[in-house]
Amino acid sequence: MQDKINEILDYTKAKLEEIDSTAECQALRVDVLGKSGKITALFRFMKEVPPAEKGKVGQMLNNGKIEAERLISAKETFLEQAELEKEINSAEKIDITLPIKGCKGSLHPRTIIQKQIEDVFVSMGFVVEDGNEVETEYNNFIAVNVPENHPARDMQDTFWLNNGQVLKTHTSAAQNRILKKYTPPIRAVFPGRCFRNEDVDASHENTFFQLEGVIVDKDVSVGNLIYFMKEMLSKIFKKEVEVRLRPGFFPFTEPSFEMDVRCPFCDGKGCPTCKNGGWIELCPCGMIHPNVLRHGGIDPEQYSGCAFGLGLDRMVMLSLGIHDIRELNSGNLKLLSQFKLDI
Ligand code: FA5
Repeated sequence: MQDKINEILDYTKAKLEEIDSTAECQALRVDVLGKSGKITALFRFMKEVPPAEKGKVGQMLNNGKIEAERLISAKETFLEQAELEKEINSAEKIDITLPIKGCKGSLHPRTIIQKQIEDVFVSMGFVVEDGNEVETEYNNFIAVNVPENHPARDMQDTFWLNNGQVLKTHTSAAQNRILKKYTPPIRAVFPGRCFRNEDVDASHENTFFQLEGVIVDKDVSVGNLIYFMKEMLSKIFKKEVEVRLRPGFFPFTEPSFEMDVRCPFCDGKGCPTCKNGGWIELCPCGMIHPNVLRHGGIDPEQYSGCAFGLGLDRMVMLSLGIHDIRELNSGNLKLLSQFKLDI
């Protein structure tokens, strides 16, 4: 029996010498160890082996089977590795510098509008600044004239962190850093993600975007504010727009206003977008409070400034006719991909 087993093992070794693919290894495994394989066939002789010899012969056969499997597996592993290396080195080589074929991404509608607004402001001499999402209590509140225990803190339901910092409730939190960074004249816009612990509905999210702007110079007036906003809106809506101011209240501006735009969709005649009122409430704004300038190291006797805090999501919804703010954060590609800008 041992001779027969050795013959099969020699046969296996000889075949393995010639083999150069894992598929051939698998075929050899079937040939030697499969249901009708050469070693399996030897097991059929077991019934003719005298009972006293059965243990010894059985052991021989099992050892032969294990050895055949070991020989085939070793070659198979070697060939698998060689095949993988071949794939990596030749056919599957990826050149990441090549242009993407047949696969195009697109920017999120919010990013598209944000970039358009930024471009308009840049063309009018503004710099684009960034802000933090986690802010100090000082930047978010105190530096913009909202001291501790001020009732105005209740206007923004704040996410406080254990370390006393906050998730920025408004882009105004970046004002102080920007006022300190530049010396007047200053023209800056700064978009950013804001967070408030609010109930979510079609027009409110707990995570939303604003785009803020500040202008600081000698003799800045409300006229400057109206001019820049009108310019920006006319470019975005691609038509001359009219704006109006209503009185508002913010601790960081004095006087404060709410800016409305005459509905660009019906020219003020009344439509579903303006709820037939002819005007759309657009953004809070005002003349920067002297305390905010002081916190920023700017002398309010010499300089004045104005600021606005545009709800960016609201602007996106208006520009693109999206009616529910939740769509913007939904990842709903059916909707979002309608506003494609190829990259
Ligand atoms: C502010 O956040 C002020 N910091 C804006 C400002 C800046 C005023 C500079 C004066 C000078 P307000 O809380 O109203 O203001 O928010 C501004 C805009 O952000 C709103 O008009 C609205 O469009 C948007 N906004 C506010 N809360 C939410 C929310 N939960 N979901 C979506 N948009 C929101």
